[in-house]
Amino acid sequence: MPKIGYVAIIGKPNVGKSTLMNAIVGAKLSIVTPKPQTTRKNVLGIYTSDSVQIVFLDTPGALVPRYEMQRSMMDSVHKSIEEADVIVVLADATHGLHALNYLTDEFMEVLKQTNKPILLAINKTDALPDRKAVLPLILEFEKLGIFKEYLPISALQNKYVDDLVKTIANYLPDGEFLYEEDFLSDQPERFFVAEIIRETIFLEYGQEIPYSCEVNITEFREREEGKWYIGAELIIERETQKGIIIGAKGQKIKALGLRARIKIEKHLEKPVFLELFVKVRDNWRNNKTMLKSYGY
Ligand SMILES: Nc1nc2c(ncn2[C@@H]2O[C@H](COP(=O)(O)OP(=O)(O)OP(=O)(O)O)[C@@H](O)[C@H]2O)c(=O)[nH]1
Ligand SMILES: [Mg+2]
Repeated sequence: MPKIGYVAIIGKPNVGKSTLMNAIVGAKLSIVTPKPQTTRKNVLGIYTSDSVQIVFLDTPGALVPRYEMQRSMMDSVHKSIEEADVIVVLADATHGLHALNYLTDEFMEVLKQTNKPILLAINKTDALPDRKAVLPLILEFEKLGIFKEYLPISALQNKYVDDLVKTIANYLPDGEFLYEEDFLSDQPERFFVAEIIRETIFLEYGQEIPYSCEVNITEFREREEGKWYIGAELIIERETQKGIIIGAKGQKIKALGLRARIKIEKHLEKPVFLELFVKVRDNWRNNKTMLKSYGY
């Protein structure tokens, strides 16, 4: 009998959740940047082998919310836990004993209450002088009595990730596959396109713009035979951010559009015409109606 189930990947911002899901699924579904709070919505990724199908949910990094958007992000984390058969908590080995503070108090409580199996994966072991350096950390984690297993991994180098997948499979229920073997995600292309643009913004701009910016796809259609037109609004919070995002003589936004288009074309495997529009929506991150219209 094959095994099938849902797995939530949760943890603090920047510990490597999205990198891990991409490594397992073998495709770049979830965006990754060196900045924390990159992921804002759950991203679904499906892993299939001969005997097991695992539906992963990559989630936003757990934090104490300060505005509405972050509250919605944390709702997504709660939802993923509710849907999951198995929960994978990801911690960062380079944080040393601070890694023991593996989630916010809110989520630590949720995990203490649940009777679902929880596995701990300790990531970024490649950045340690020696993989054995995680052993004292694991001994401390064991004292918490929350986790079924402890797995040191490197998502970036895709090392020991298959051990994690095998371990997860042991905890999944029997059942028939839900998806075709080559099916990687059920999220629409529009979502991935918006995420690719957002990733490029995170990489191209400093601290303020990435966090104040949302990407809203307004058009996505085949305009001429084989050439796709994508219109995207870059929503910012304040008039003063317009100059920063556009740059002198439009140089910054031009570079952004070019880099994002190249990545989108690679993702969609077709030529694309990408047009970006900057829109100011005062304080959108605290506006429930606007957040809803952006899919939060
Ligand atoms: N050295 C090392 N770096 C890693 C590893 N996994 C992820 N990273 C890096 O850590 C940073 C954050 O990775 P993400 O995958 O975006 O982390 P995340 O947990 O999804 O972050 P949020 O979406 O912000 O919560 C990126 O710069 C990754 O390249 C790893 O195994 N080793
Ligand atoms: Mg992420």
